[in-house]
Amino acid sequence: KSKILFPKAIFTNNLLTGESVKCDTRKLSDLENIFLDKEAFRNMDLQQTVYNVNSLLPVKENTPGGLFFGITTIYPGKVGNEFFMTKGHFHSNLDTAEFYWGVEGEGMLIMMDMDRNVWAERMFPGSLHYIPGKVAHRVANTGYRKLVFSACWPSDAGHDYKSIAKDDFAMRLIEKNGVPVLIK
Ligand code: M6P
Ligand code: ZN
Repeated sequence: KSKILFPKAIFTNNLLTGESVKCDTRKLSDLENIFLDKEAFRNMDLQQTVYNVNSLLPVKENTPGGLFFGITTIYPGKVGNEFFMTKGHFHSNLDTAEFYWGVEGEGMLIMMDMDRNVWAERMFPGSLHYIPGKVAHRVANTGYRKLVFSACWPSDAGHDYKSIAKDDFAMRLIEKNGVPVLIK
């Protein structure tokens, strides 16, 4: 009755391969309202990839009790003085938490609670971040090379991008005098 099986997916060289693996690419043109400096945005190549997400979805979206796994690669770059970053989201199922961990490169995990308090944690290879429920999360690449981070979240978490599209994060991460700072 026992059998030896091949794993569902393989995570090597920062890429995930296997069944139920999907890959989403976010180009600059998909992120029009994310960045502050509209003028700088207009003058950039909108076809360039800002980040891609490689994820393993072993169960259907919204399945209670399941887990999803993802690897996100954010390319280095800035729009004006704002670092390339993910859209960021709350979970639709607000109470659900998530783990992020740094794999390659350097960045910052920006979090915001429901009272709009904002804080950030440095990301680097080996950094481990627990994102509690009811906390919005976004990652910026503050380095000169690719930032790769991995994530694990409940399959019934869902992504709420609308709240961020409507009210934004209360603070943004920009480069000032060569260092990343959070500004209002
Ligand atoms: C991580 C996870 C994913 C998320 C991705 C990109 O891999 O949190 O659920 O989709 O980062 O972030 P966003 O969806 O905010 O663009
Ligand atoms: Zn999430």
